[in-house]
Amino acid sequence: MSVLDIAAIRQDFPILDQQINGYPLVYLDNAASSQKPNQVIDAISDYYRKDNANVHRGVHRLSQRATDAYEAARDKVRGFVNAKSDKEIVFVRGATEAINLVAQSFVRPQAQVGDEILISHMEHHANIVPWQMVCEQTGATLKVIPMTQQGELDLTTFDDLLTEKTKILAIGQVSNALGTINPVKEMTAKAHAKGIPVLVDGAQAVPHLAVDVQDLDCDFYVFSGHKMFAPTGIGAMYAKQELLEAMPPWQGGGDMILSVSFDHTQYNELPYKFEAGTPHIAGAIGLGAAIDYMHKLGIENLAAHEHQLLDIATAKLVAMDGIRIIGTAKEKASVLSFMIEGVHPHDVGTIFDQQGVAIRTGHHCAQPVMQFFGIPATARASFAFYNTVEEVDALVAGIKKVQELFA
Ligand code: C6P
Repeated sequence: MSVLDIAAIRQDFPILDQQINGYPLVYLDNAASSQKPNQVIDAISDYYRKDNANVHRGVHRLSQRATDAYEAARDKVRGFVNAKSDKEIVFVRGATEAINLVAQSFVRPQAQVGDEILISHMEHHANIVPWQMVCEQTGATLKVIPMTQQGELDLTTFDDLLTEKTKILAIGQVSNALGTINPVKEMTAKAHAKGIPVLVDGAQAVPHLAVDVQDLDCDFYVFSGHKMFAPTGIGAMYAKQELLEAMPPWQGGGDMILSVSFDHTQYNELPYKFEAGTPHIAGAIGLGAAIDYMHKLGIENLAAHEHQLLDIATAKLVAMDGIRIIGTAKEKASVLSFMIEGVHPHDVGTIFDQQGVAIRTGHHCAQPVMQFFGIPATARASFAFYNTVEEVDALVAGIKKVQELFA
C-alpha cells in the first residue's frame, strides 16, 4: 500500500519495540509528541560525546565544531521550509515561544486601542493566549473566525473580519484537535491584499505536509521540533527578513549583542538578535537530523502513508455504531478525534492504555473547540508514518473493548 518499508522504518525507532501491559505498544499520540529515530538520538549523543561546547563564543576547536553543527542545523531548517536566507530562521523553544515572540516584539509595539487581532475558533491555546495578553497590554480586541459543524473555517465571514483595524492574522495550518487543513495560502493572499501581516502556526503541519514559506508568502511561520521526530525544547520561527530587521529584540542577554556598555547596547545581526543566551545546541542538531531523516524518506511519501491510515481508520469508525467523529473537514491530516457514546473520553484513554494503545484524551489545549461542539473532551488518535494498518485495527479493537465494558 505504501512505497515506504514501514517494518524497516520501525527498526529506526527503538521505543516502539516494547510491551505495555503485556500488549505491543501502539503509539497513536503523535500530535502530542512524536517518537525519535536512532538517527536523531545518535546525532544528539554524538554531539555530547565529541563536540560539546558553547557556540559563537570560543576560538577553540570544540566551540568551532559546535558552532558549525548548530549553524548547519539552521541551514537545514531554512531548506526544510524553503526560506530565502538563514537570517530568517530563529531557533526557539517551540511554537509557543515563537508566537509569544511575534506577539510581544512585532504586534505589541504597534497595537493600539481599537485595533484587532484575528485568529480562528480552532486555534491551540498557544495561538490564543499570547494574543489575549497583547490585547490586555494594548487595548486591542481579539476577533475570531468562526467554524462550521464539519470543523472548517467559515471563509465568507473571514473576508468580512479582515479590516483596516486588523494588525495580524494568526492562523493554524492544521488543527490539533480536529485535523482540519486550513487554506492558509489563500487566506494569506486575502490578508495581504488588505496589507495585513500573517503568522502561520505550523506545529501540526510540519510532520505531515511539505512547507514552502515563499509559496505561502506568510510573514511568520512557527513550529516545534518534537512533533516532527526531533527533541523537545527546540523549534523554529521563520520570519521575513525585513520584518525581523525592523522588530526590537524580545529577550536580552548574551549572544544577541554586538557591544554593551552602561550607556548603550548595540544588537547583533540577524538571526542572533532574537537568540539571547546559550541556545539548545543539541536540540538544534537533533532537529537537523530529523529533517535529514524526513527528506531521506520523502515528505510526500510520509504524507501519503499517513493519509491512507487516516482514511482507513475514519472509514472503520464511521461504520461503527455509537461513534461520533469530531472534525469531518474535507481536507484533514493525521488527527482522528472521536467520542464513544456514553463513555467519558478519559475512561476511553485508560482502557486503551490497558491494551497498550496510547492516545490522547482531553481538550487538547483547544478548549474553544470543545465549547463549540458542546463536549468536555475527545479521544484523539493521531498517526505518524511509522504507524501501520494493524495499529489501526488495534484502535478499532480498543473501541470495541470499551463498548463491551460499558454495554
Ligand atoms: N499541541 C497536542 O497534543 P509546543 O507546546 O510549543 O511545542 O506546541 C504548541 C502547539 C501550538 N500549535 C498547535 C497547533 C499545537 O498542536 C501545539 C501543541 C500538542 O495537540 C500539545 S498540547
